[in-house]
Amino acid sequence: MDRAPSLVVFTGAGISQESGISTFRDPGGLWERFRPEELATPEAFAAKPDVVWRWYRWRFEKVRAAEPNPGHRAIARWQERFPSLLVVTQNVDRLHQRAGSREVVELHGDLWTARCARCGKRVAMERAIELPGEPPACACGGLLRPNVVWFGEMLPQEAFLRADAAAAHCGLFVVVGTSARVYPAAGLIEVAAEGGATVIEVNREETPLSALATRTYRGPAGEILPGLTPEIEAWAKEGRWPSPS
Ligand code: BJW
Ligand code: ZN
Repeated sequence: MDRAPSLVVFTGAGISQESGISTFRDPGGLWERFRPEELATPEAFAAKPDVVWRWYRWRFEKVRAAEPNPGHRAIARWQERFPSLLVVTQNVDRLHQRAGSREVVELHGDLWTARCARCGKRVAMERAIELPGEPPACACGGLLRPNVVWFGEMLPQEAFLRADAAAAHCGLFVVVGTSARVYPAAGLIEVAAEGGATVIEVNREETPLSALATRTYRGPAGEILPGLTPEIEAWAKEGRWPSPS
């Protein structure tokens, strides 16, 4: 067994907003322009696989062209101080990994992989979008779909269990850019608070779970996270979050 990581960073779509990736529930977010039940459910894929495939292909192209921002990079730098730092993300864009974070748990899958809806075979998305068909068919006759978690689907069990254990046993849980509305992921914030962790929230806005945080920082993650390094250092030394000066 690994020792439980003392610092867990839990992220949502807001951390990638400054990389030009749309969030879901903000004004101008994806759900304002698209109806989730028409796109991000297994029922939608069964009814209109072509529409769903084209939407994800469009989103993959955006993600492929995006670059990590100073928020992703600050988290990757905190690894130097906390080699066991664990990033738990709801994002499917892989920007944490591209920024250099080594231990990343993906709760909602990833957009860089397609998989067969029938036999589960995986294909790199970069290759899948070049194949004929919308969506392309697998050799088994099934259709390729993005390797993401839709509403009503189970989260990958191993990933969720690892995240849950880390949240329950960490000392510091930093929540960045999530509306904290989608479960079971949002429940990790409650698990961390109940386990006695110091919970820090970084978000442009208040969320339903802001009240659980010891401190909240309101504003863009790409500007706030790089400036939090001294507080993280102080927390590591003194075991508590420094009061605002
Ligand atoms: C910034 C910023 C900046 C912006 N800096 N901050 C009732 C109660 C409880 C649960 C349920 C319920 N009814 C149904 C459910 C279950 C459902 C659910 O939670 N629904 C709720 C919406 C009510 N959950 C599920 O279905 C999950 N599975 C499940 O429960 O399985 C068990 C089961 C199986 C079978 C039957 C029944 C149960 C699966 C959830 C899968 C979520 N999938 C998506 C799509 C992924 C693929 C894709 O990318 O298309 O995941 S939905 C979408 O939401 C995506 C995200 O990961 C997820 C979370 O969103 P996130 O990251 O929080 O983004 P936003 O946009 O919401 O928020 C952005 C935040 O950032 C905002 O707060 C901004 O202020 C902030 N921000 N810019 C800092 N620059
Ligand atoms: Zn197949």
